[in-house]
Amino acid sequence: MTALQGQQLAGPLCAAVAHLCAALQQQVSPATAAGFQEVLRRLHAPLQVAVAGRIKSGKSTLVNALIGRRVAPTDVGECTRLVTRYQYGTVDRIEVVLQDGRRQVLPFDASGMIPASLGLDGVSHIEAYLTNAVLRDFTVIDTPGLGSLDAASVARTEELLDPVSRSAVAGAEAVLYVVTQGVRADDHQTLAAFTAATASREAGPVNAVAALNKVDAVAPESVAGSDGDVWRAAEILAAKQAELLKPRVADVLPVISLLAESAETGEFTSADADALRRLAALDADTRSMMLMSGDLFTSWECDVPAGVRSRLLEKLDLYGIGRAVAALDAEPGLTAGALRRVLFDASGFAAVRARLDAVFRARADGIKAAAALASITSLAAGEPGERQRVHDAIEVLLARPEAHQLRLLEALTLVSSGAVTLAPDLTEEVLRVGSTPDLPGQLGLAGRPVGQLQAHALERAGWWRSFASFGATPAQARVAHVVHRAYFLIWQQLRAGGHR
Ligand SMILES: Nc1nc2c(ncn2[C@@H]2O[C@H](COP(=O)(O)OP(=O)(O)OP(=O)(O)O)[C@@H](O)[C@H]2O)c(=O)[nH]1
Ligand SMILES: [Mg+2]
Repeated sequence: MTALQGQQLAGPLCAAVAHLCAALQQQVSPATAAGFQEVLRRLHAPLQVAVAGRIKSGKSTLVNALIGRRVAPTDVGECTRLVTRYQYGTVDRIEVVLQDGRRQVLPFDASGMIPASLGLDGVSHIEAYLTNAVLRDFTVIDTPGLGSLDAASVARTEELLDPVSRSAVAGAEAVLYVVTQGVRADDHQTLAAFTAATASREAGPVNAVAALNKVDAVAPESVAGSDGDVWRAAEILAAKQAELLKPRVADVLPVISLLAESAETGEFTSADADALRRLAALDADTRSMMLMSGDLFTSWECDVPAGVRSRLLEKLDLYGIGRAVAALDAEPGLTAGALRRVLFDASGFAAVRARLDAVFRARADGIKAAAALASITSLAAGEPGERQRVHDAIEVLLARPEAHQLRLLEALTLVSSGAVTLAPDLTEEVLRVGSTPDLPGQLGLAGRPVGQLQAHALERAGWWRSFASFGATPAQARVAHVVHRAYFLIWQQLRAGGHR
C-alpha cells in the first residue's frame, strides 16, 4: 500500500472503512480484492465532485471559477464532449487516457488551457493535474452536457452517458448540478439517473448541490414579485427549482458563472478596466443604447475599439458590463482590482463556494465512507460467502462510535428532503448539528465559553431523548435518537478537550 502513503484520509470514518477494506481483501476472491483495492485508492483521494447538467448550462465555466484558473474549454470544441478530471498535482500536466488504457501527455494550448480539440481517436477521458490549492480538497470532474433527452430516454440511465463517460464519472461521490432558467420538469430524473452512474449511487441533500446559472440572462419583468431586480428574480426562480429538484439537492444557488470565472481566473485585466472607464465616461444616452443588446454594444459608433468591446462582452456579458459601469459612476477612481471585486460580488459565487465547503468539505469523511461501503457491498454481492463476510464486517463497523456520522448523514437526508417532517426550528437544529464542521458551530454557540457549550450539549441531548420517547412519530423518533447521540458525542468531545 505504499502508493497510498502520504495521502490524507478525510477523517476517522474513512480510516475505519479503509481498515475494514484492507482486512476483507484477504478473505475474498482475487477479482473482488482488486475491486477493494480500487475502493481503498479512492478512499485516500480527495472528495470527487462531478459537475453535471444539461448541455451548455455553463458547467465548464463554473469549473474554471472553482479551480481559479481558466483551463477548461468552454463553448465549442471536441473537448467539451469529454469527461475531464481535474486533480491536484505538483506539476501542471494533462494526460489523455485512451480507451485501451494507454495514456498520452498533452501540451496545454497557447493560453494555458486544455486544447479544444485533440486530433486523436479512441479517447476515454482527460486527466488534468494542476497545482491549484482547491484541488487538494476536491477532485473536480467536468462532464459533457447531458443532451436534449426526453423524459422517456432519461429514465434509461445507459442513454444518459455513453459507457466511456460513465466509467470516468463512476467514482464521483458528490454532485454539483448546474441548471439554468430553462430547467425542465425532467431535470429531476436526469439528476437521479446521473448519480445512479456514480459511486454515491443516490444523490441527496447530503452530497448534492445545485447552481442556477446564467442569472444575468434572467428577465426580471417576467418573474412575479421581483420588483424588476435581477437577483430578486433569481432568488424566486431558484426557490422554485429547489422545490422541483427536492429531495435530490440541498439547495439551488443562483450564480453568474461567467463573472465568477472572469473575476477568479485573472481573465479580467487592467486593459479591460481601462476600457470600462472609457465606456463609463460616455454620455448616458449612448451608454444605455449600447447596453440594450450585444449587437448594439459591439457595433455602435464609439472610440473604444470594437475588438476591445467584443472581448468585454465575452468576459462579462452585458450585465457584467452594466454593473461595472454603474460602479464606476458611483466611484470613478475604482482600480482594476476593485472592479474585479465588484464583478466577483456581482457573480454570487461566494455563496456557492461557502455552500460547497459546508456541504462537501465538512462532510467529506461521511460521504466518502458511505460511497466506499456502497461499493464494497456491491462488489461482494455476487458470491454468497463474500456477501455474508462483508455484511458482518460492516455491521461491526456500524456499531463503532465513528459510524455515528453515517447515521447523522442519513438523518439529515430524511429531514432536509422532507421525508421526515419536524417543526422548522427543529429542522434547522438538525441541519446545524449535521452540517457544521466545528463543535461550537454545531451548537449554534460560536465564541462561548466551553462550560456553557457543555451544558447546552447535555441539555439538548436530554431534550431529543425525551422527544424520541414522548410525542414523536416513529420516523421522527429515529431521527431524534440520532440527534440525541450527536449531542452526547459533542458533549463527550468537549469534556475530552476536543474543542480548541
Ligand atoms: N451570460 C452568461 N453566459 C455564461 C454564463 N456561464 C456560462 N456562460 C456561457 O455559456 C456558454 C457555455 O458555457 P460552458 O461553460 O461551455 O457550458 P458547458 O455546460 O460546459 O457546455 P457543454 O460542456 O458543451 O455541455 C459559454 O459561451 C459561456 O461563456 C453566465 O453565467 N452568464
Ligand atoms: Mg463543458
